[in-house]
Amino acid sequence: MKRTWIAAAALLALAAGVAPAMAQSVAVSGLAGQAVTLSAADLAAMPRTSVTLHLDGGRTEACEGVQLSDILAKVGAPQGKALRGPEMADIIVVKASDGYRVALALAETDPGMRPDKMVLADRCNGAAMAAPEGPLRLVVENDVRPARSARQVISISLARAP
Ligand SMILES: Nc1nc2c(c(=O)[nH]1)N[C@H]1C(S)=C(S)[C@@H](COP(=O)(O)O)O[C@H]1N2
Ligand SMILES: [Mo]
Repeated sequence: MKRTWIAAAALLALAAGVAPAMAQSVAVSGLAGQAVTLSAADLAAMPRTSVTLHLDGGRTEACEGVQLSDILAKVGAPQGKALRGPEMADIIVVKASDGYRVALALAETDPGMRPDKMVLADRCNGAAMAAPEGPLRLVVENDVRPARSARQVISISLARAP
């Protein structure tokens, strides 16, 4: 009886979108068909960094996660000195579960190119994020408006600009 009630409550919570953040993975793809899926555990085990998210109305959140450069390295994206020539036209498309998309230049994500970090955040203000913010959110350091801060990120794809 008690179990039934708990199951019903869990279903209701899911339907209402108030369930605690669930383990969400991100699909990452490279230029030559490379593909990896990073789980929450994978992201937790990668090098971690902190970044401030500037929201509307002067609100800020202290977020943490993994730099896009470390994620893109998993699908063979060129970095550092290898990021030159035709690679300067490489772009990244970050996709969210609601169809929202944010395009970035690969060069912008390289810590050797510019100091501001681009981070796939899985925690903000000390906690995992539930929908509609998370579980995964793009944070572009020092962006004044949060329009590029895609919520509920599901994939990151590398492409060559036409
Ligand atoms: N997935 C997704 N992410 C999104 C958006 C969206 O429509 N879908 N809107 C963006 C815009 S325009 C803003 S201002 C911020 C709002 O973030 P907040 O709801 O946490 O304040 O989310 C950004 N990220
Ligand atoms: Mo916005």
